[in-house]
Amino acid sequence: FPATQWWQTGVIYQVYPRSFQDTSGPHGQPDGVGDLNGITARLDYLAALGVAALWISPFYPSPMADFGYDVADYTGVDPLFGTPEDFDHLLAEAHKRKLRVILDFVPNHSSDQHPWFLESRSSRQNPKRDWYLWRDAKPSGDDWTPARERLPNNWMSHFGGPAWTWDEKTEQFYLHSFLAQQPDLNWRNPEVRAAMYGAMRFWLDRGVDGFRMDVLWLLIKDEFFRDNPPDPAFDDAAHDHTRHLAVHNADQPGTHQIVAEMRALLDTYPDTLAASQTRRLDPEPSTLGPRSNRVLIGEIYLPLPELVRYYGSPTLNPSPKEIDSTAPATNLSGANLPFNFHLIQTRWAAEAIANIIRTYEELLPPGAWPNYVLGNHDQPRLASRIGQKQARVAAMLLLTLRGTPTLYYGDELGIEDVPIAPGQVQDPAEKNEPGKGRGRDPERSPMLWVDAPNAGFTTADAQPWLPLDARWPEINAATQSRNPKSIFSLYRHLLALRRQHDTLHSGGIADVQAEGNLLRYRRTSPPDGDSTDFQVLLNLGNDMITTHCAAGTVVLTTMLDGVGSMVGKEDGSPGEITLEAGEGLLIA
Ligand code: ISL
Repeated sequence: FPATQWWQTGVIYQVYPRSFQDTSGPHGQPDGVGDLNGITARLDYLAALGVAALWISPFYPSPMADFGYDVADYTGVDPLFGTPEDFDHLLAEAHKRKLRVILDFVPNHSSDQHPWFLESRSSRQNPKRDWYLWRDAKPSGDDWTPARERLPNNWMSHFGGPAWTWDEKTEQFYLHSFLAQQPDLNWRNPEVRAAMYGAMRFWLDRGVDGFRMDVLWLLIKDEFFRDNPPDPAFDDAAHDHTRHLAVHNADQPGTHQIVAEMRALLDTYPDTLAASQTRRLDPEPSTLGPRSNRVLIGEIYLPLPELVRYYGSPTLNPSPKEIDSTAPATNLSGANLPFNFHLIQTRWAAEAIANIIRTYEELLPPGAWPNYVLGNHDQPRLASRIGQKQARVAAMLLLTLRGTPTLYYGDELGIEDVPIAPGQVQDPAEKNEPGKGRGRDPERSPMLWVDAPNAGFTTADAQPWLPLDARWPEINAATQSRNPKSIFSLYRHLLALRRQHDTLHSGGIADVQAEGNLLRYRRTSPPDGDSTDFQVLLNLGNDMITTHCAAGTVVLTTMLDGVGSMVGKEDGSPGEITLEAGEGLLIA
């Protein structure tokens, strides 16, 4: 199944709008918080970097209890970030540069200030009561335990404490998988589905290129609200997503039907850039029609066997009968890219990573397109997790694997976690249970643009909402772009090579192996490709490694030296090769 869509051949870049570029606040002056016009002002940077799409974390009207992941209006723009016209302008300017724009959609929960929830909580008889998940207190076994203490079940919020909050007025609990200010919507209710699909249509009509769906695996809950089984290894701080627990408030079978409905909706929309796509990357309209040009991405933290089920199946029949019956049977019904976070969650070790790649490749259903993520606004920064040297190795890994890579803003500069003093915490999840989990502020520090006060993120006299990485005078984008050996230069080379070579953006992957600390694999030319094959060798350890590799030319190294040198024997047979600690090689 050849890769023909932009979300297969291109690279996605996540923008956290609060932290990208501040131009002005609701009162006209820069306010230390990034905004939509700021993103527009930096589109040339993204185009030059060479990504295909930007995914923007939520900018909808919101009380900001969870910095926008608590949506009060699914079809608006929060004044903090700009206006609907600013968004239209951003979209038009992005499309002019052939950059796709992916919105972050938050279907699982709204803000408790959303008019729907205000109505829902107003009385038990309200027509929107059933739009959220209301439950009675458990029957009392005694005469004295007050109803507000008799939780409906043992489900926990991902942000600490019970997932239930008591409503005094109507004397029932409502469910919230995250903060109490983020009540979960009832996706079993057809009116909720219709309203959500309406909001999706609103943005699709406006011309967005797809959605990243927040916590897509959580949408449906057990209809009997059964207690979760006790987890003997439960460690609140560990956030271990690798084990699969048969819980009743996640990954329920009915979720796949909803994903299929979302996908069917997206597939009714034509490509936003149809006329301007290049021939090479453009499918024949007759073979794919308008299908799958708008992308459906799912944020899904599940082990690989459960994760790949979110690609859907060729048979699952979505209820809006909108699927084009002439479409190829290989088209799966689910998400185009169920985010694969396993490279974040694994130990940084060759054997573990080789295992993930092989297992994932084996599990992918026919027609499914792989993807990998190394960082986001919820995870410690890549460079802090594995160090600066290995961050380069990680860049080469991410950008030479088969499948769509997603970059987190600032990782291309090697930005590290920025420590936050206890009194300065912004993250509500951290405030909710101080010191227990880990706050997410450190990985949300502002983007570093230039060697000037506040690194160009905001004006000199404004106060950035979070502190900057203190190394900003050296690691800002402008300074690094003048240094041919910077990590930023490495990213640009990798992105350029990935665009240039069919093998890298749409070829196969083979011989994924770990040899001690060495991770190696081959990329193979696609049938109609330019027939260049690549070897990738990555030293994930702190010692020099000597091994063998096939003859070829070094196309890129993580330290950006030795490019153009020959490896292997002169007669074309394999030869010995040495990799420095933390060195990665791309060989053609
Ligand atoms: O499960 C978790 C911890 O136990 C988290 O990793 C959780 O799955 C993740 O935080 C979900 O993230 C998304 O939804 C949240 C929002 O705060 C995050 O920023 C967003 O990425 C609620 O909308």
